[in-house]
Amino acid sequence: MICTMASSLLSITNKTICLSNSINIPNDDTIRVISIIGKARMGKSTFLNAMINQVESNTGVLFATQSDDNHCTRGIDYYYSKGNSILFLDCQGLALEDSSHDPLLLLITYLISDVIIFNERMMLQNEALKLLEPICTFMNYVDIDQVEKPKLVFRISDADLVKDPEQNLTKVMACYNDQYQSIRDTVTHLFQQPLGIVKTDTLDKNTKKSVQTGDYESLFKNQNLGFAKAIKQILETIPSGKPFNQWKVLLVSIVNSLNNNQKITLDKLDVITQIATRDMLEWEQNLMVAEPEIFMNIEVDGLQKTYLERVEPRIARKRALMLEFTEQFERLPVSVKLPYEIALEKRLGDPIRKAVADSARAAEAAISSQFLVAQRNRQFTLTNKEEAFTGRLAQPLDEFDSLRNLLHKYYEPTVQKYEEWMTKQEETINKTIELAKQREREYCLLLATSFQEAMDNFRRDAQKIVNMNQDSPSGDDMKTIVITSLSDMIANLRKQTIEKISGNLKYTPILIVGEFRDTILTTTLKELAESPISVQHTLVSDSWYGFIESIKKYETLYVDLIKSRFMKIGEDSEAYKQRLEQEVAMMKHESARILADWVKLQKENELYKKQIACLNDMISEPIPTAPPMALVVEQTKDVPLVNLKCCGWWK
Ligand SMILES: Nc1nc2c(ncn2[C@@H]2O[C@H](COP(=O)(O)OP(=O)(O)OP(=O)(O)O)[C@@H](O)[C@H]2O)c(=O)[nH]1
Ligand SMILES: [Mg+2]
Repeated sequence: MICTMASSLLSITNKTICLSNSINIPNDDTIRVISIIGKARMGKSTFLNAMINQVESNTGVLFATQSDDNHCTRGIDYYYSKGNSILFLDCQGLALEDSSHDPLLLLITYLISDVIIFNERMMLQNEALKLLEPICTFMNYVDIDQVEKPKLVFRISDADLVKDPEQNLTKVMACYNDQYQSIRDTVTHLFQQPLGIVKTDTLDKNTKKSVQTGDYESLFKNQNLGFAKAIKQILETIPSGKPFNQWKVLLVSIVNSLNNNQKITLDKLDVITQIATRDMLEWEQNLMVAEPEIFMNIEVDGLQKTYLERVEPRIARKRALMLEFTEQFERLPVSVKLPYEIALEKRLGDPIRKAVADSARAAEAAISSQFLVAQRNRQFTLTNKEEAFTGRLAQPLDEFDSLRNLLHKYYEPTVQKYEEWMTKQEETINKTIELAKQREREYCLLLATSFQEAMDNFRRDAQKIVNMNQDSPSGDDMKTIVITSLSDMIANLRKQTIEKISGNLKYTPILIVGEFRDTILTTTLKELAESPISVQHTLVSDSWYGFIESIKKYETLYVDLIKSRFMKIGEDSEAYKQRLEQEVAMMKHESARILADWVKLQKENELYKKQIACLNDMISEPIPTAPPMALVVEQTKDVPLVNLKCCGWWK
């Protein structure tokens, strides 16, 4: 009995493939293709019918089945299950009578299927693999790396002996380096991994009879036969599929290539690519007509406002169009779509990228002169002179402010770049000021300590001299001691102090008050600039003059002390008193002269230089001259980096 509801997809006569004229499937349907191959007369058609019966229910015989030993299925038949979007392909049995068409059949099936069921009976053996051998020759026909590899599932019928089909498959596919190994390797290479395997059990007489009359329900009634499970397993492996028209283009091109005995390359197969490309080009042409401006250059002037008005909307539109493109051509294989997508992105994106670069360039050009001023003026030198602060140090800040005022309306990323540059510069300047302040504090402390030590020594020595001369009988001796000792002592104390201070005098102190970035510093520095020089160097002058004053005070105290001693020991003749007073007056005069000279020098000369010179005079030992402390902020080619270099002693 023959009953047919499926149709012929193709037949093969004298090695010529004849494709059916009408394949009745809607072009837009996305189809998934399941084929069955295997030895002839082994129940392939029956199994497909059972599958269809399962997914559509009660369909009866669709693919012709036959119970004698003649080929029943010839070429490839198809049945389209519309509700499930599955195209079932039933292939002529292999290895029966004239097998010369077997390779052609296998090749076509391989190229057009998503899932291939390899039908085998009893158990999977190496021998079965041999049937797949013709596909080894595919390697010579197709560029296999570009083919979407189908899934291969072995279906073992009457597999009562096979307890664990997976194990059966693993054992057959393991590497033995025997005569089947190249087939195993080829199968592994040609099909998606992992391979699948399902089994069904032997049919009893009644079931077989029911099946032969088209009652496939009987296969599912007895769960133990495993049909429902096997079919379910196979259906789970189906991928998403492709539109029927694409699939048909592929089929036609394969058949043509094979009939013309041409090598099948994907270029020739790639009618899909051509059609898809045509569709994509058409899409873009429509876009060009509807929105020609989207491909055109954008005029910009470096202003952020212009950028926002003209470039940002273009970016948003481009994003929307790329999304539209992705959705529109979602079904196309990535390999076909991607080159076009990249080209489209370039056509839409290039004007945007150009506008971005132009904006940056125009913004740079507009602010470059102000930037150069700011860049040049950030160079400054810190010395003890007031203009270091009020002039040069204040200048970069002014320039930065001007630059900032100018910047705000320009293209933001460029603005950002300069903002970062200025912030870095300011950080450096702030650090420098902090360092100067710290050094100032350290220096103050050193001065105070040195001064204190000098004063202590003075007190101690003075006390010593007083004690030493307590019992001196002679006015002359006393005079010599007083005069000599006192002037020596003053000279010594000065020498000691100078040595100590000059040793620590690593830089000229700068008095800095307040913070750098707010106005306090600027105001203070301005005030400093307008103040007399002694005020500007409060610390040094205070300390030094304080020191001198203290010495003078101690001289007076000392003289008084000597006088009271004389009183105590009763040496109070008028002549002696007169002489003593003369000597004391001389001594005072001498001290005053030295101090006056020193003070005069202080006033006449620049504080630092003259201090050093004066101190130097007094002790005849050379004191190194401090070079100006310098902060050099180096210019590099296109900035924004800062190199800080401190020279002199200040490191
Ligand atoms: N033992 C056994 N026989 C089956 C099974 N399924 C079908 N048959 C029988 O096998 C015979 C051939 O069935 P078909 O479905 O026509 O086999 P086929 O592989 O499509 O045959 P060709 O198209 O000629 O290659 C029929 O008598 C079926 O009843 C099965 O699972 N086990
Ligand atoms: Mg058949």
